This record gives sequence, structure tokens and C-alpha cells, in this order.
Amino acid sequence: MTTLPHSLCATILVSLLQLALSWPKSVTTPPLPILPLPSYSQLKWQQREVIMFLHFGVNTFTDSEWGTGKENPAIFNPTGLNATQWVDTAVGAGVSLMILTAKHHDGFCLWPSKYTDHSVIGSPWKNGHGDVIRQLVDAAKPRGVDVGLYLSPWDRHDPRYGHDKEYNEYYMAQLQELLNNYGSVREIWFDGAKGSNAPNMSYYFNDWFSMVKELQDSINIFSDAGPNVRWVGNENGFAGKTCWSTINRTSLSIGNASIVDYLNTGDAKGTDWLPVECDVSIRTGWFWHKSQSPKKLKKLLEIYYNSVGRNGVLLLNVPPNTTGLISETDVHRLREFKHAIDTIFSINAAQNCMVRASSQRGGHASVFGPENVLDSDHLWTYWAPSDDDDKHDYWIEFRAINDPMEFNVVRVQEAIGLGQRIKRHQIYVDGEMVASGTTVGHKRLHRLERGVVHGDKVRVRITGSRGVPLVSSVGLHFDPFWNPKGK
Ligand code: FUL
Repeated sequence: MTTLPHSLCATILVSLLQLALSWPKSVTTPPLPILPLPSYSQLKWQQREVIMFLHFGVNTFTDSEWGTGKENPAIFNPTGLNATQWVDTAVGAGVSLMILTAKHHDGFCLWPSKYTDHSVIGSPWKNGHGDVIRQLVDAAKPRGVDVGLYLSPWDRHDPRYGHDKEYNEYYMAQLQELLNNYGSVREIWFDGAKGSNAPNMSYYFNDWFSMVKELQDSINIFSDAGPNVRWVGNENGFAGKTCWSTINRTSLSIGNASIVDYLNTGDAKGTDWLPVECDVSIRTGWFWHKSQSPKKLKKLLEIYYNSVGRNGVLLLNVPPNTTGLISETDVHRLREFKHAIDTIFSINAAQNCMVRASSQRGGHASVFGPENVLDSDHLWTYWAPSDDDDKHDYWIEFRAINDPMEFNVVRVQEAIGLGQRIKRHQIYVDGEMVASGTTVGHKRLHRLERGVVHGDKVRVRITGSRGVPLVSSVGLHFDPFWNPKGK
């Protein structure tokens, strides 16, 4: 054996020490994202989970759904209109964004537009000096609620409709009024609906979208085809069991009935981030009708599980009545709905468990451990497996410390800020599979078909994923309203 002289040993040691000291501290970095990613405004929108639609206008007074455009503005007279009551109702339901029909298909404008007299100007309400949008904006702002606006492209009143240049100029003039004069508008709704006998008309979508983005930086544009939020393809409030926020925009067009299934499920290979908004009314119709009443709590919960619980945002319509108020029956039902959701999700049976996972990015000392799925951040703290985990079996497991866990709902959430990844997942209780599904996205909820389960060991397996899955939250909840056997 050869030995090195002492002086050489010392030199090597010093060099090694210098190298160690000059090397950057080795803190494991987050994984690379998988494109496409949501924009800042899309992420904020997704986190709202439940938002509110308000259909209000001449139809409220004629007991109809689609006005003819020939209504006399004098019939619009909501003598008790109180937008504060609308906003308080929304706040009580946990809603932070309210979208009002500034103009529906009948062409009647809820604000005093300079470009038409078919508006509140011609109504006896506030002697023609009223402005419903202003009332809503003024009530919403101090309560921290954001406002969105619906401006129907199809207009059955205005004679310019059917004349491309003239009508697009009129429509864009109104967009400028709405987006210049009422402060921040967080969503604009371009409805693709149009009657079968309506005149031919080309909408200048590119001009509209550019103008909208020019006037409002943080707005999300909704239409069948986005560009920021897409229609879910039905009006029942149900997203697909598989629901990707990714899709190919080039395959979409506005008002095209043949793409509803594609809209409903999205596309694992989609190159555009375009999440689903699930619109549905609390009543049968979109507008208020004396003869209709709100849906039962059980139905609203089913809608919630099938929209928010399938990676969507629920846009729940709550129409003001002829007085200009949200009816007490609807206010009451919304309170029940909010109370039910709070009751179900306030307790997580996994909270006090031991949690471990198949692997951990950067090893046990890193910030990507499985305990992250139990904190209150459901976006930017997450469990990340190691890049070289066995690709077919990523799992995270909860073990009860004392009593067995009892639950009938499983909640799984992905760190969508780094892309939507999970393609397939399964839930096991003490070795037995109790639920399985495809996509997860922002939030996936499983109501267990077998009802309440008790178990000491719960495992969430990710069996298919684009890259490594990143799980930001898991919850095991008890829903007292879920009774699969008695349905
Ligand atoms: C549809 C419209 O025709 C309905 O009246 C309602 O506004 C709904 C939200 O969109 O396309």
C-alpha cells in the first residue's frame, strides 16, 4: 500500500473543503412544470369554486326565458330592487364573483347605454335614471365581491343585428361602455346561443377578445371556446367524469353543438389551458318565474359534487324576482347549501393520521413530503414523489393512530400550478378498493357508492400520470346528506 506525504494530504483536504463550501446549498428545487399552465387570473378563478349568475331583465316581467326584442321598456319596474340583498346572499353562500346579464337576447340593457334607447332609460324604475350594473358594482365592492358581465351577442331588438359591420360596431361600443365605466370586471360571458331563425351574422370574435383584454387586464373571457374559460357542454352543471382543463382550442368553435362531448371532458393532450365552468340554474328557468321554486338541497349537492368535485367551477344562477330581490326561498336554500358544504368539509379524518408515501422528491428532509397534503395550502405545497419512483405505483398512505377513520367522501387535489397531470387514480381502505377515477385537477370528490367506510389504512394510488403526479391535498370526509342506498 502506498501512502501520500502529509503535506499532500493536507492540500487535498483543504481543496475538498473549499469545494464543499463553494457548492450551492443543496435544497431540492420544485419539479419542472408540465405545460400548458393556467394564467394567474385562471388560477384565482378556479379557487373561487362556486360563483353566481344573475339573470334579470324584461323576461323577469313577462314570465319568459327568451324575450322577443319587442318588449316595452316600461314593463321593467323592480320597485324594491336592492343589490345589497343580492350581494349579501352571495356572501352568505360563500360566493366571491357575481355575473349579471347586462343584456340578454331581447336586447334590453340594464345600464343606460348611449347607443340604444332600449334600456333602463325607457323604464319607470327610478324615472329612467336607474342603472342596475352600477347598483351591483356599488354593493359588491365594499363587500369584497367581484363582478362579471354577460352581454348577449344575439340581439333580437337591435335592427343592426344581421349587418356584420354595423352590429359588430354597436356590440363593441357596448363592450367599451361596460369595461370602461364600472371598474374591475373579472369575467365577461359570451353566450353562443342563437335562435334557429335568427339572421346570419358574423361576430368579430378576435376584435372583441382583443378589446376586452385591452380594457381589463385580469378579466377571464368565457365562451364555448374560451379563450380563458370554456363552457362545460351542458346546462345541468355536470362536468365530465374525466375532465381535463387542457384542450385544443383549434378544435373548438362558438355555438357548435357537435363539440359538446369534447368540451365536457377536455383533452389530455390539449395544448391550451381552458378550464370548465358549469352553468346551471337554482330553478328550472334562468329567469325568475312565479310558478318555479329552487332545487332541493340534495340536487344542489349532486351538482356540487359533479362540478367542483370534477375539476370545474360551478356557476349557479339565482334570478332576482319582479320586486328586484332574490326570493326568500332561494336565499334559504343557498344558506342550507353553504351550511352543508361547510359541515361536510370542515372535518378531515386523515388530519391526525401517520402519513407516508411511495417516495419523496429530494428524500425525507425535503419540502415535498406527504404531510403537505394535510395542510391548508391546496396549491403550492404538495407531495412530490421522486423522479425515479416506480412509474406505475405512486401512492400516499394514511394510518389511523387511534380509532379507525370513518368517512364516505374522498377529496383529492392536484398542484395545478405545475400543470394537470393525473390520468388515473384509485382509493383503497384496508386493502380494498372503494373508489377509482381518471382525472383529478384542482379538486376531485368521490362520494362512496357503498356509503360510510371505517378503516385503519387508506391508500391513494396514482396509476397513470403525465410526468410525476403532484398531490396538494387529500381529505377523508363525512357527508351526512349522502345516503346511496336510499337514493
Ligand atoms: C343560454 C341562453 O340561451 C339562456 O337564456 C341562458 O342565458 C344560458 C345561460 O345560456 O345559452
